[in-house]
Amino acid sequence: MEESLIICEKQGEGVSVITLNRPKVRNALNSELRQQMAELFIQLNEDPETKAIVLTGGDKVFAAGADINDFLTAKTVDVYLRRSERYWRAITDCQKPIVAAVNGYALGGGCELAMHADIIVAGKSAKFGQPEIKIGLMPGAGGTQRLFRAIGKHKAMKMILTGDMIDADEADQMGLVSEVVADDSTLTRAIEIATQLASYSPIALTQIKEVSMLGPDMPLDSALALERKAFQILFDTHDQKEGAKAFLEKRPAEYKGH
Ligand code: CO8
Repeated sequence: MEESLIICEKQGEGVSVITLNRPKVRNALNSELRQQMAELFIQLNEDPETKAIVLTGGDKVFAAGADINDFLTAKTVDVYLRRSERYWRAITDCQKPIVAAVNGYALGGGCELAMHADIIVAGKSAKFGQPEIKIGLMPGAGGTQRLFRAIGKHKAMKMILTGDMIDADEADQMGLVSEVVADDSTLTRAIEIATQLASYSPIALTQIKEVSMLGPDMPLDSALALERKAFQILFDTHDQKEGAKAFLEKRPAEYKGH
């Protein structure tokens, strides 16, 4: 029987874990895998049981980028007609928090995929890079833009132009990852963070994510207005009243997501 390219499991309260499953080719992201991943993100975004998502490639490798076999004969029009931006869009459109658990290589499209997450937990073995230049190409799924925004011009340009990798500690110093842990704790820690997020008000999490993602590309005054409006909108939710009440009554809040 053919193995699934991607596995999705529920873990504890409100957490779904997505695992890329092409270990023999270092989880190279071929079109089929990307399509399945996109479908999964769309499903989980609609799934009321899922409050937070963990994305991992397993304990050895995150993803070694696009499947280079797909690049051998492809012409411009083929790449254009693949419209692979729709697969990435399914992830950026996901309103729920995404925590990446990265061990081993996160290269090219794999590094770009990790940067689609909101929080990145890296194992000590994690290695990030945009090596496209080494095969006569360039990043094509946000590497030039998201990396630039995450770590600044000179660190990003060095990575993109040289194609050289950085390790987990360098990534941590640059602000590319949220925290570094021992390899055997990466997934557990990512699930722990996701479980913490899943215990909060889903609608408040969504508002935080939306404003935080949109704001940095807007003029500051507009971004601050957007934040203010989202903050005000939350005052009409059950969860905001419940959160304040539970705090004052010294008990855990029971959130409903509206
Ligand atoms: N595509 C296809 N096959 C791959 C890929 C890949 N990206 N990476 C590894 N493999 C295959 C190898 O060909 C090898 O196959 P086989 O066993 O049949 O020989 C197998 O996986 C194991 O690989 P290695 O023997 O090389 O394993 P190592 O542990 O020695 O090295 C590395 C692992 C460092 C990850 C190495 O394989 C490597 O450098 N891979 C290529 C990395 C790369 O260049 N990535 C960028 C690809 S281009 C890209 O991502 C553009 C993104 C554009 C948009 C996003 C689309 C998803």
